[in-house]
Amino acid sequence: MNQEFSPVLPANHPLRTEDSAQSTAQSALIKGYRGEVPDRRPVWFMRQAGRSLPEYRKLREGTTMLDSCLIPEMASEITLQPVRRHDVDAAIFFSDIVIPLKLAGVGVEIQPGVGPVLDAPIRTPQDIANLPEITDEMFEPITEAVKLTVAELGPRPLIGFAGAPYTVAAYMVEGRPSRDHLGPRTMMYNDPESWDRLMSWTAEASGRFLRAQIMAGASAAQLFDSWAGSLSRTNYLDKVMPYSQQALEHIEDLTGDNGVPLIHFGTGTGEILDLMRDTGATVVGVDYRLRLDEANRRLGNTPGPDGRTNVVLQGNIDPALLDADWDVLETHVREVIAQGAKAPGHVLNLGHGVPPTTDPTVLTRLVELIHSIDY
Ligand code: 1CP
Repeated sequence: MNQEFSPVLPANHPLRTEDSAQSTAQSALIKGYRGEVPDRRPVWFMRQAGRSLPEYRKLREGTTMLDSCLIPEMASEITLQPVRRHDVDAAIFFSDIVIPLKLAGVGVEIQPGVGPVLDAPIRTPQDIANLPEITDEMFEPITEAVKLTVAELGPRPLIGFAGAPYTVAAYMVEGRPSRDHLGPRTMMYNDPESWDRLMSWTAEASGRFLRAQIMAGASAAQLFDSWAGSLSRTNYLDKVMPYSQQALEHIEDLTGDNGVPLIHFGTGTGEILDLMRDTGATVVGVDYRLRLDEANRRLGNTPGPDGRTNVVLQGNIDPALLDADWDVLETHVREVIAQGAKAPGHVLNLGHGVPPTTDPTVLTRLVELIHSIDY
């Protein structure tokens, strides 16, 4: 058994197993996330599973987005599709940040072309009091889908994920996607008690969702706080960060130095990268708005409470350039790699998700290019 990793992980977990056909401990991704030098430069893409792939669109015909997440065979197949096609160094579990809500019994659907829409927004103290209980049992379809996927992936790691409490709460309060997130930002000051109860609920939902995926075999976990960039540093520190920490307490015994790597990502979060690290992340995801060398400088200049400075970075190819001429994209990717070289470790990714209109052959070629560039 691999002694390096947390004994709380099951003995047959891909990070701990001695079965080399199933072990992810020496994979390029895990080595990259641990700041070691892998055999090849690790790369995966946020939103690699899904809309940009014709095989995904075909499989999804006649099944709603959230139903497809809850049919274990289907979720597993969609998770595997981009790995087969692009030879990326990780699979990201096909699910959605609102799945814990759906499993708990909150009325929510993904409307095509819109995103998550709730039957009724959660705004009043009574709405919050009526939120259903979260149990570990409700994650059964997730556990099953992860197990199926990990068995197929072998030594290639699966990344589990959850939405951070703020990003999930933003959908709950607005009831649908919004640009400015006025509703949740009003509530956090106007009705701090309701905010506390709502954020504690979402923290528990996200925390247990992450734990279910890791225990079932995910070798890394990413917390998506996609909309944290709409907050000031003070807002984040006082009204959001404590709840992200609360969510991560559910997996505290599975993460850290001998646990699964924990990536924390948001967009427009250049001013709070150090705080995102200080929630306990070992990897910070950087969006396309900030150069990686600058992100590394900011993190290095602001030691956290445990004395940690820089962490491994993930990112940050501009998704807009996937549609540019190849030479333009290649030059950009080489710059991203050069900028990332200053960090204690760097895993390539986009600065946000794959746009639905992306030509998948560009992604395959991009993976080949990244793998061909030596350290
Ligand atoms: O029918 C479809 O194909 C709908 C598109 C789609 C997909 C493929 C949605 C609706 N969700 C997903 C899957 C998904 N969502 C994954 C797994 C697949 C992968 O990454 O390859 C993940 C990690 C997410 C996470 C997610 N969902 C985030 C965080 C990441 C990010 O992009 O910022 C967020 C904010 C959501 C909400 C969501 N779900 C779907 C949409 C269109 C949106 C965003 C809507 C908005 O603008 O607010």
